[in-house]
Amino acid sequence: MNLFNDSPLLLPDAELEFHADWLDRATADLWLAQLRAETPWQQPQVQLYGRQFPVPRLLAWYGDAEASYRYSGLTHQPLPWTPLLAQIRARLVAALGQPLNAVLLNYYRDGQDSMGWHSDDEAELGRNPLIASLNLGGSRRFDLRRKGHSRIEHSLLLQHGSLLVMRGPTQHYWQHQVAKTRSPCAPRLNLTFRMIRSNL
Ligand SMILES: O=C(O)CCC(=O)C(=O)O
Ligand SMILES: [Mn+2]
Repeated sequence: MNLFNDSPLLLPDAELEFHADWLDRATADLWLAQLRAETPWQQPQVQLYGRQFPVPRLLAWYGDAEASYRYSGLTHQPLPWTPLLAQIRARLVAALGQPLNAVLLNYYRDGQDSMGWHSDDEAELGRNPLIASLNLGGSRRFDLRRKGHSRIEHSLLLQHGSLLVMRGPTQHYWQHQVAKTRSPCAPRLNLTFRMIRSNL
């Protein structure tokens, strides 16, 4: 397993950029504290093998009014942008030169909170989606594997203030996860900014 800390990451059939120190420490601390305090977290149920389970993390979905999002057979309406989330989005849009109209906030309370293997390949994200993923709080390992394979090919340590950008064919060929860990870890907040195409 490789732990990369540079950008770009050279993975075949993927376009990944990792900025370990995208945010200065003071701003990262401030955004983390404010988002933890003001976010109305939810823990929806998902259906798995015919049974209902709570997702193993807390979520909040914000975006433009048309950026509704489907998962687990449900349509989720976005909450309106808060001043802080609008400010973060504007900074990312300026840095990336691409529009973004929604953000999923994931809150990992401890090492038992996780996100299973998946690709961000829902139809409403379009063919080659841009996913800009900002990390605040505790560090967690982010793994990548090829679709259809179980071997982890690359891992990144996503620490406070880092930004991971996935583009191009990445979601088509690769899956990612944030696995549970027994190592003690501080609460972590991840924001994945996306562009939802509602007119599909
Ligand atoms: O928490 C992370 O770094 C991953 C989040 C993610 O993959 C997603 O929201 O789709
Ligand atoms: Mn994802």
